[in-house]
Amino acid sequence: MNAAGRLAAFGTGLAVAFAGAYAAAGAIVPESAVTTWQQQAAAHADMPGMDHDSGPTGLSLGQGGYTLGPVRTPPTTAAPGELSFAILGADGTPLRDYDTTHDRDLHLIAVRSDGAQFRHAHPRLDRQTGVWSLPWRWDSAGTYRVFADFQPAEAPALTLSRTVQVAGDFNPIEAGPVRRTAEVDGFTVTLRGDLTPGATEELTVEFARDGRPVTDLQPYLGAFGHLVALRDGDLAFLHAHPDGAEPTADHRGGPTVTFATQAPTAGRYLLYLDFQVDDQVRTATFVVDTAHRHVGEDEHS
Ligand SMILES: [Cu+2]
Repeated sequence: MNAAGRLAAFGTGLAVAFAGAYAAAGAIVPESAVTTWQQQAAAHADMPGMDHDSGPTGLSLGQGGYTLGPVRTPPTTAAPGELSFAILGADGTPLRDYDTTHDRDLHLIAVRSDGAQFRHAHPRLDRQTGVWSLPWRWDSAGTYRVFADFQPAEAPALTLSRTVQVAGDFNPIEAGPVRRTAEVDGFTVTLRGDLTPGATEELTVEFARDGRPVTDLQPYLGAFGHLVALRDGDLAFLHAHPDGAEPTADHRGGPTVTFATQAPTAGRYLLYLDFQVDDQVRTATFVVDTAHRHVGEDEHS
């Protein structure tokens, strides 16, 4: 899929915001892409249950005529097994045709209700049955939300989710306090920028290793990093959009990467940034509270 197609594929509400943002920023994006976004947005606005503008996504198992079917997993942490599910179309049959977004036909995100135990994985589709599956083992008991982020062929992108119960003792972890620096495997990842309710904001992450700027970030899922933002409290899913053209395989990035995203409401957000160096994917996590809207004065919370 070409760049414009990929951008359009991010779909639904954010497309509107991004179309505006890019137009204001001086149009790095072809006019045709903006028109497509606007047409998609207009189409969504008429569909009941479809979110538009900055509304939260990912809180429902059904949207736009598609349903995330039951998610089968190992029932406890005791033994490994398989995680599997199907996306069902309006007629109840499993969906088999997908458009690629962020390099994959479907992104699976699993996170415990307290925001811990985040996982981002890519199951495999059995094209005969329409069933997605991958080997799975739970490390910890609790209530999980499992998200499927995908785009049906010829239809808008969707994020559907279900809760999954994993039996056993559950010791919730407090998400707070605000955390803008993550240490992972010798990497120091620092988050700059604010989330402001209802506004598209740029967030920049800066990578250092042993005190030196990292300049050998490898492309991962069509960018130099993949950011998932979830609203603390209900785990609403925010789409984050990487700035810049899609890197080719031999490109290297860093030390900074910028994303645009939009917080639907004031509050706390949990950010999970996957990045790849030396062929290994790592996840940096952040906790961010929204800033006040700057209206006339430059005061932040
Ligand atoms: Cu993914």
